[in-house]
Amino acid sequence: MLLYVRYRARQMRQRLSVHAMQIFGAVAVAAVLAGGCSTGEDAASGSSSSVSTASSVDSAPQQDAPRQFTADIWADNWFSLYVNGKLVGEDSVPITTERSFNAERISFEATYPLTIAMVAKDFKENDTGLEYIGTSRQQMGDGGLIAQITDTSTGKVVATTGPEWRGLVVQRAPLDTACENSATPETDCTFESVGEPADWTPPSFDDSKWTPATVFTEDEVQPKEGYLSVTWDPSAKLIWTSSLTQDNTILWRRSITAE
Ligand SMILES: [Ca+2]
Ligand SMILES: [Ca+2]
Repeated sequence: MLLYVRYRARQMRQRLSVHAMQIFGAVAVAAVLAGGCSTGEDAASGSSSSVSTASSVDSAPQQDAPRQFTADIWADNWFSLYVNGKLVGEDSVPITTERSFNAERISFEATYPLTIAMVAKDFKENDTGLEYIGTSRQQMGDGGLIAQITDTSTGKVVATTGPEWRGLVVQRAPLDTACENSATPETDCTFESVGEPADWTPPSFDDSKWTPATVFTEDEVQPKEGYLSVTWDPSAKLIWTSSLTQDNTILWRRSITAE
């Protein structure tokens, strides 16, 4: 009997021991599995830290990261838009279209600082600078430009046309405004033109000798049609160079740093 009791006791200890080992084994496996995950994280520590970097980028945007922008532009009569030396859009209505007073919204990606460069053209039939030549409406015609650029990630308007813009007139006509009523304007009207400077759209171009923009009122420019469909930021001004009527083709530049 005593022997049997000792035998049972030994059996119980062995079972308990086996059971304990099974529990320990399960815990150990769980620990290895858990360790596997954490080892995986350690092995992928590069991606783990880049995730954390990505989230810090979201909260504090890097100025040198590409951003999305929209540009609202109204031009009498035509424009093209370059950002940091790259053509990103142009007026979709050809300048030869009579009464071309549409507004455009152009989306583009760019990196701060932004160098905005634009060609703006008032319609002219030829180098006389006149339009409707030979009709009762023969006239010099006038120009005008307004633009605003919005950083779509913040919703902020980051650039608007104003007196800080610098322009270069590349076609001016007529030089003598009296020829506006001439019956032979091709003989009587004279013009000045200069070629576009080489590489004038990239940030590196020196525009310090270009002319600061002149700001005009709505009464002076009489903007119409597409102009009325855009909600313009109060800082966006109608600009041109000194003569709305004689300055027909103008190159514009403006540099913008990040907000
Ligand atoms: Ca015009
Ligand atoms: Ca003109």
